[in-house]
Amino acid sequence: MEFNDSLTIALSKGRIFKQVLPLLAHAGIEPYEDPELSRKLILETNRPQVKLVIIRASDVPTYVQYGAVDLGVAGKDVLMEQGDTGLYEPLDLRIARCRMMVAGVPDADPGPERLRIATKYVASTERHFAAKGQQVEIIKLYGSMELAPLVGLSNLIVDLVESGNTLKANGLVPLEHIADISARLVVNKAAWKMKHASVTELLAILREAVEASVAG
Ligand code: PRT
Ligand code: MG
Repeated sequence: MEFNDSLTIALSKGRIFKQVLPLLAHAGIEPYEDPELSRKLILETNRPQVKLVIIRASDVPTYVQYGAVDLGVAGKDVLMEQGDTGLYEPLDLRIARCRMMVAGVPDADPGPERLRIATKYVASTERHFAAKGQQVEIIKLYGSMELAPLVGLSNLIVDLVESGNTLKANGLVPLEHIADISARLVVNKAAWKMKHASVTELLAILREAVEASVAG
């Protein structure tokens, strides 16, 4: 299969890159370099028209929104935080799956009237507790949320949970489910129009790859 247009796809290193590779391979796209080994941020592939751009996970929607890249792969957690950026989100890739949860110390006191919640997911946390009519104080962190309740920074945390091992290792338990998370393909609106045939062709093959991997 040949694409008529050049296509740039933004991906983050780590689990998203690893898990998206087999889906891209299904579409006949193979990068020449491994971003874990190379310091290059723009990777050529065996398809001369297709380049992979390596970006920090939380920056992917921004690059796609501004049209600096045509497409991207971003976790639903990241997309939920960004709010409406006018991106198309046509495909759930069903990779990098986990759950966004409220967690805390087991059998903790009910805590103060106004609970303190530590998280990097401020917007999602706000929405979750507002929907329950609960007033909370949110403390923004950039990582290692599990530490916060252990040292009295917060009563609870909101974080992603996959196996549950990280919570367990820190003596925390999941308390409330906020959302099921997986990585989504996002598309810039202008690219969707201007490169329509190529984008929809790639989308169709990726959809087929997702369905095949879910069935297999
Ligand atoms: O690390 P950096 O700050 O650059 O960015 P990032 O952490 O957002 O990137 P990365 O690559 O770690 O995660 C990319 C995307 O993977 C996230 O945006 C999620 O959509 C998705 N994902 C899926 C996860 C997990 N599973 C996950 N388990 N992201 C993070 N985790 C972390 C979680 O935060 C917690 O610390 O893993 C820990 C929990 O795992 P378990 O298995 O111990 O429960
Ligand atoms: Mg990380």
